[in-house]
Amino acid sequence: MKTGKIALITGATAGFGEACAERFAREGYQLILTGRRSERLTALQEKLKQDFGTATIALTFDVRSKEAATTALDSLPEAWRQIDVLVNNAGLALDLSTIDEGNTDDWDTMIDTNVKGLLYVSRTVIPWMKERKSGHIVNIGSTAAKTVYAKGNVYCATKAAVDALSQGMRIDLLPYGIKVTAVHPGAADTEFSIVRFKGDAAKAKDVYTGFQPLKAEDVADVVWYCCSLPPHVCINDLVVTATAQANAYYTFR
Ligand code: NDP
Ligand code: 8X3
Repeated sequence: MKTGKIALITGATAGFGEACAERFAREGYQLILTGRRSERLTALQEKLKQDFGTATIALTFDVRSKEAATTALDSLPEAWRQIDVLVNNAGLALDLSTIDEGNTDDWDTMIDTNVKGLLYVSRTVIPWMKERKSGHIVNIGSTAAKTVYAKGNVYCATKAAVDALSQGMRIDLLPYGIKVTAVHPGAADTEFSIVRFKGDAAKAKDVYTGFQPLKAEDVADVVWYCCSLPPHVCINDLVVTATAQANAYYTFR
């Protein structure tokens, strides 16, 4: 059933973003899908059209570029700017290293993507929500926002920033009835660790051995749940982990 509602999901080419796209499509949303890999966005558009008859717009841009993000979003037709849900999901970790040995290019990439990218997208979309006095922003944080682990320094800091920005957005947007939810997942088997370990599949696989990690669909279910509550109810901050994980540090294997 079509709802006439629109969700914008960043990082829809893989993992949580792709799973959220499928979940929201199943719930009758129209979707704005973003990411850098345009061929994946096109394939997802086709799949969602076939499976659910979903109307979609794909925007290919790098969230690190303020200009690219703004230009792409401003290209949306007026009717598509009526965004009901923004899922700020695009993000990544690069490597694990002590603070004295960290690669400063990796630091830039994580900070520019996870923090500045989220800000650029939000800065464009929020005024559209504000005008309509309605909307819901879901920021994907991490258990890494809540518990710092060894060699996670900069990635953990970017997710702590997402946590703080979610709190700040919530306060600033109270007068406009815009909900802000931070969803903080624990270890989930997506492309996240392949990206973190720069294509080293064996190292990535090790992260998820000995316990059952979250699946992308589990996180999409939680994001959908947060977005399916009545207008007067907002989940502000939600941590979701595999049952075998207590926080970013303790996992029972
Ligand atoms: P994936 O690697 O599977 O997906 C990451 C998505 O982010 C891709 O669609 C990718 O698209 C997009 N992305 C990355 N960099 C950019 C960029 N510069 N510009 C635009 N899009 C970008 O990882 P997950 O789905 O696991 O991660 C999604 C979010 O969840 C991230 O913010 C991550 O930090 C967070 N997270 C992940 C956890 C996990 O264990 N998997 C746990 C907790 C939080 P493309 O490459 O096409 O641009
Ligand atoms: C992703 C989960 O534990 O690798 O945010 O930081 S973790």
